Amino acid sequence: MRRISIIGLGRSGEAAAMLAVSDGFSVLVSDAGDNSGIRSRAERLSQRGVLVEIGGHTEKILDSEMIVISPGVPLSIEILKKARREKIPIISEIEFAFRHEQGKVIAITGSNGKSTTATLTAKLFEDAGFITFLAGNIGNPYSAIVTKTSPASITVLELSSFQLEAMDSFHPYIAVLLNLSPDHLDRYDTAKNYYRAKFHIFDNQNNSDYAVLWADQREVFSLTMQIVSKPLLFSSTQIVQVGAYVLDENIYRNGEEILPAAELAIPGPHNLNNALSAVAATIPFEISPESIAKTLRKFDGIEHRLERFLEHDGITYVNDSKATNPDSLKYALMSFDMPIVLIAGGYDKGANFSELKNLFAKKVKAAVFTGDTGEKMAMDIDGAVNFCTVIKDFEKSVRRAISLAVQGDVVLLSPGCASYDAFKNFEHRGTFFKQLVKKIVLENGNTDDSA
Ligand code: UMA
Ligand code: ADP
Repeated sequence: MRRISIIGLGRSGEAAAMLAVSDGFSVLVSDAGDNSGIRSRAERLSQRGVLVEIGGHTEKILDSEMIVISPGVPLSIEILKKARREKIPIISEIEFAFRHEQGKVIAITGSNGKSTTATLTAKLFEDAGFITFLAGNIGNPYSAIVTKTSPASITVLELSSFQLEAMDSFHPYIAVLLNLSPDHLDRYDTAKNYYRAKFHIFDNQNNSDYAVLWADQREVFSLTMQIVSKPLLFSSTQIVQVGAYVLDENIYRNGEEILPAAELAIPGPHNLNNALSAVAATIPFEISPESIAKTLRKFDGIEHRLERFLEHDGITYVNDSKATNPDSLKYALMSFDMPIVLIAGGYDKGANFSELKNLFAKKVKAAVFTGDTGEKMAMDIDGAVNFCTVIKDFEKSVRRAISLAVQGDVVLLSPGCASYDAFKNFEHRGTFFKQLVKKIVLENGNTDDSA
């Protein structure tokens, strides 16, 4: 029987193992960790005849014709070095799933805006009557849906840089690169290496395929010279010949008017870019401007991204827990005209925030820096904000921020950092934040004892 090994028993690992079982492989899944989530997934897989090892990676992994890795598993771990020496092919979970794809793939990457754009793109196609799937980094493993695809279906894939490593034949019909800014410097030596991982999205494209590229960022636009697929550009500042752009405050697709930019339901300059990229991705398909406009008027974003979840006593409360790097924090600050009381900080990915100093000075009335990066952020922002405090504990930080806000202010959680210092993930942090704010503001009144 053909053997396959899968490394990592999270969502991707479990889905890849099920797919491999249905392919008829004898499957081993190996996870270096050990917790209740891993154990319950192991239990489910064991019932399907999968061999599972947890708490470490043994050489049993090497007894296979192919190794599939989860996105959170770096290529640099010891067992993968050995596998390379033994010439065992190592592929990502996305590559493995792609080998089963029957339809057309629209793959979306970039440092920020992936989830919003992927969700919106899937809605544009779904509303226009296409059989559409949405998977990948968004939280829904590709391996879990790929066997449902058909020659007429569209799969919209959100892809992180991690997922673009260890690709081989992956070949999207449309590859979207939204933007590039430094992130994940805990996994990559340099920002350049992180960008390089993203560029793998174009590796197998040919001149019948398309690349959606941001014309307003030099590093992204210059790819038009390097790739063989046909560029579809998007820009909010200039007219592009083939693509989507803004003219006289209206959104256009290849010279055809779609709707006034002010009618977009998603807020902020960054979301205008996200919408333009999604519109550009419709160009190779027959989707009417009316259908696109209808979807754009309706789509008001996804949870944990600049989510206005409460207005109380003239104060607006916003959950932007998914802001996990400096660039997303930057756009959050640019998205408000009222004074901002900011809660920022979290897990340390090696980011630098000093470029945001001027924006902080303009937009932030008070900053509460929290979590592992609290001290560092306060140093990076150094003196730009009138009131700045560092409180390591998240709950105390939120109480403090609420006590500092008055009518007309916005209390904004936009951490600029990942959540793993104190939470399971960004959803956990955002949900905790919303519940805490509602409890403090609507039920108990504040008991800020951190001052
Ligand atoms: N593990 C090992 N060996 C290692 C490293 C990790 O066995 O050397 C194990 C861990 O113990 C853990 C398992 O691998 O049990 C976790 O695998 P994973 O981190 O790949 O997690 P999944 O649950 O499979 O989720 C992954 C993505 N996670 C990451 O990229 C870190 C999810 O993106 C994605 O939604 C999911 O696949 C489905 O495609 C999350 C994410 O945080 C949302 N992404 C980053 C981001 O958006 O910034 C990139
Ligand atoms: P990703 O999936 O790439 O993390 P999301 O759509 O989940 O992107 O948004 C993550 C964070 O980035 C949110 O705080 C959001 O407000 C911000 N954001 C969304 N789109 C952009 C963009 N085009 N440029 C910069 N920041 C963005």
